[in-house]
Amino acid sequence: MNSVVVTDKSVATISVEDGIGVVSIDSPPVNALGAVVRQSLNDSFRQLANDAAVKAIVLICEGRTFFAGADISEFGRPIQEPRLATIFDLIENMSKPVLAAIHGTGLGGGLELALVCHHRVAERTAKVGLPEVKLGLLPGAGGTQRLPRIVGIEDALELITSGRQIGAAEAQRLGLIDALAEPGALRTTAIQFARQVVADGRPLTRIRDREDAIAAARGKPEIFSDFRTKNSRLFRGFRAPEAIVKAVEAAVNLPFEAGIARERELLGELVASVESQAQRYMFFAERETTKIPDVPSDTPVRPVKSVGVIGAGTMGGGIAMTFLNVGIPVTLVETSQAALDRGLGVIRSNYENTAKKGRMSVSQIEERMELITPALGLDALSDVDLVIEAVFESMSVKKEIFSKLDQIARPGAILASNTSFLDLDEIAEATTRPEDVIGLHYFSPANVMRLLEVVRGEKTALDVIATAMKLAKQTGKQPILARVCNGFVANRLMSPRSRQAEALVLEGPTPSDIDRVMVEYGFAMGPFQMADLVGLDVLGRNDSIRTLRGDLVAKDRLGQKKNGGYYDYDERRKPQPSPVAARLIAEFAAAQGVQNRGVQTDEDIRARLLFPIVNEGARILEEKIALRASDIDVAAVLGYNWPAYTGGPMFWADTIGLPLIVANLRAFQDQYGDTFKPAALLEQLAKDGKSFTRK
Ligand code: T1G
Repeated sequence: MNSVVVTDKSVATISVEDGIGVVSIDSPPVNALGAVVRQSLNDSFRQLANDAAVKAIVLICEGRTFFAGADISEFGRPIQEPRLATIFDLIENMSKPVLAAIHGTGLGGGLELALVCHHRVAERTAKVGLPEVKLGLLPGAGGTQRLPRIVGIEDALELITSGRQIGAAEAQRLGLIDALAEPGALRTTAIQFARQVVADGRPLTRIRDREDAIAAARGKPEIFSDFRTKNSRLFRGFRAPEAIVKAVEAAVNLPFEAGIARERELLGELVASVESQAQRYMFFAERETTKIPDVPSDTPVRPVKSVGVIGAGTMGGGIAMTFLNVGIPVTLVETSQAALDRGLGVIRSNYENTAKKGRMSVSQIEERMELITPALGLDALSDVDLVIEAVFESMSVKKEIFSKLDQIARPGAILASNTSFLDLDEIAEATTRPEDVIGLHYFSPANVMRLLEVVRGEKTALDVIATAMKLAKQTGKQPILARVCNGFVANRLMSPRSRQAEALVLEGPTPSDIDRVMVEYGFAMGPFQMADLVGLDVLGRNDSIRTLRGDLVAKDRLGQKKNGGYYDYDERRKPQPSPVAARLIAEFAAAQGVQNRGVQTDEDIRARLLFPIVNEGARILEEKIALRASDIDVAAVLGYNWPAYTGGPMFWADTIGLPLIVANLRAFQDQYGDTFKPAALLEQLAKDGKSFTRK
């Protein structure tokens, strides 16, 4: 087997085995189709195109995965030649068959590259997909034109607008993959497949020439209008899904080359859009959070092969599930058998609901339930590697538990609290090993929400932090590091929104005015609808002072669940403006001496609720509670569904301009006092013309 390095910068290795040319690309970490990879592909295929001894070509990648798409970091910069289209034309029009050998995750431009090949073989464990929509983009290298020609319009629309990955077997059923290879046998299987194609003398067929699936959709515009209607709520505020629908419509109504041109035009518009810049920013922001200046990436981690969870309530049960889902056994501790049974029942019913949706088998439910060891005392935790306390928010109870754990847990075990705002350092002081104590603040429901705040105490050991960050990723969570303060990052960051909403509603705007502005901004729900949903009696209570919420609760208006709250609700739980709530609001405002300022503009409402959040984010940065502004954005987007297409509060603040925010905060400060005082960091950045998130 001879291998020739094509160019000195090349990441390609070429070998020829009995007439089968193999182009192997090795460009860690994910073989992204950046400029060097494109140049290497171009050179390799030109060389093999002219080699008469080569009867067929296999394209394969080294490392963890087949091409994971275009190099996202290149977007927004001048495109370097050769472009993907150049290479795709070269491969698709080769006079000899080209076969893509896919392992890992063949995504975006990587799958599109596979679709210009004549055949595709995938390792059984491989996954493929077109996730560009998650970056505010669309598959811009022919994916919107070729995929429909294989799987049909409806499946193509769903796959491209969802951006989901599908397994190799499903991809084979859809016609995307021709053959499967056993793990470790991809190269051999691909070469054998290529040899067979040559031996059979199969004609070269191109996906672009297939018309049957396209023809079936011609003259049926309802396919697209129905799809738009069905998904209008899901796509609200995002540009890319509509662009994708338009591109697939072009595949049906235009000749192939015109469809490609339309796709490229639509991609160009998306690349330049703020929404896509925000979503590409978020992609890298999520990967930045585990980079901790004083915790080197090669810090050894402690083994976590078994976990103890104290508390089988909503949080404890959800936390236990995140470990069960990755096969880590959990000792679940409660104070009574009834509480244990209740907790186990909730876990089982959660899994059964997942199974009903076809995302889990009954045997998998049993496998996971068998990983649980129920226990009625902390002594059962003597051997676990990690204990997570998830009992109610009482400092005395937590300190008592940690003091006992200090005696029971094995040396080196990590002792974590799920506290959402209590002082972790005080909890740690209840033990003789504060270096082993850390906060793992999950968001409810813990088995669903991806955000995990890893709270480092003053004495938390570096390897404990490294272990927590790695374990978060291993259990499908998105960690951000936080230091100790009231509310850590996400809850502290977002607290001004409900505070300001409750203040503003006394001045004239109604709950529905305010909720509408928040929903139009991109939140799924406004603060008043959220309060009614959660229950006004459940939310933080402060009986020492009179509050509007307290007045509503005093009238037994608990929200959706009882008598309405800020809204009345019809039998279908649809919120209606409430005259009773309006009267209570007016009475409370009068008692507080708040002046009614009548209707306010949407812009005023947005500024009043959201600019204080940006200001709180600046304070969180100043106090070094969060490592970086992008961590704050990750917390807001994943913890509070801040609309991803804005990039989060800090990215959005940079987009609209920090001087504007400072000016508004100063005006609010003049009117309402120092709660609106701009943070020094925010003022400085605004003054210097700098930003939180732009490099
Ligand atoms: N470009 C540049 N860097 C990338 C990258 C990409 N496509 N994908 C990953 N990385 C980096 C990432 O930043 C991280 O860097 C490291 O690789 C490991 O990533 C024309 C327009 C492939 C499933 O959207 O989904 O093709 O932090 O931590 O958990 O139509 O990465 O180590 O320095 O995520 O094992 C479409 C995005 C692009 C795929 C692997 N493709 N990537 O997950 O590792 S647009 C995507 C992923 C496009 C064409 C269009 C995941 C992964 P660092 P990681 P992982």
